[in-house]
Amino acid sequence: MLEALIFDVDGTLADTERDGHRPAFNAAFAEAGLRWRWDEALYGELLAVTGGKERIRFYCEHHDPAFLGQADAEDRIKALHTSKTRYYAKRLSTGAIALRPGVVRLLREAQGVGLRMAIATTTTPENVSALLPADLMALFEIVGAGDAVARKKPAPDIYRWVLHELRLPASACLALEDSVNGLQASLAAGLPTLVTESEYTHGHDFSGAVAVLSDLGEPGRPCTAHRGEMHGNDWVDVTLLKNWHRDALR
Ligand code: XBP
Ligand code: MG
Repeated sequence: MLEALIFDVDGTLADTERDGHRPAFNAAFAEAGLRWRWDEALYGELLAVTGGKERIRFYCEHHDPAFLGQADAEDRIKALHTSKTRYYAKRLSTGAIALRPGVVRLLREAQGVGLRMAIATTTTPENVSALLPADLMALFEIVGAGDAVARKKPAPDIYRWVLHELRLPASACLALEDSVNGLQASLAAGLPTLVTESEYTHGHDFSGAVAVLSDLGEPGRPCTAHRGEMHGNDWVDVTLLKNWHRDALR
């Protein structure tokens, strides 16, 4: 039986990468006097690595290896990431990024039927609270975020951590993801997973997902199913999630 939904954040609850995280990284670099600038195309490549600190390190390896040669390189990366997190929160407080179609509707419906809800993300806990209004934040019983685990997605660790906190087996849960790294993490933790593609992940190989959709859809605003059976629905509701969950465990 489906008892809990576990949501990824970036790309799944909101399209935060291009106009949220990316400009925040750039603002932090500029503030630190660095000439690094991540344009939209480069950022798409850097998204292969999850986690902001890990992404900065990966960028340095390929574009500015001398930076990593400094004795205090790790401290500087940490400081850049703290500054980036501040810029990101400031940006979100202006309402710059909206939640994706169907997200609030599905969260409320899940709440109404007593499904438990949790978050499994590589971003920081601060960034989750910056994105979600307090009344929605309160719907999530467990927030697995950032450095709660040593290995970020595609490792399954954050999902395993959340399952442990929920005291539930993977078979009682469904994950919602938007990226290949996220899907690999959730599948490796044994979770049936629904994918809603996001700005940077459209057309990626989502083999193993219960369905791959454009978004969750809304009444009067149907979603597109790239893969999977919509069972006659135009948008995702809890009944459809239960159908996918049951089919995945057969
Ligand atoms: C999200 C990420 C994060 C954000 C930046 O991946 O990869 O690194 O881009 O967040 P997912 P931080 O949606 O799979 O969790 O800078 O806070 O790490
Ligand atoms: Mg994501």
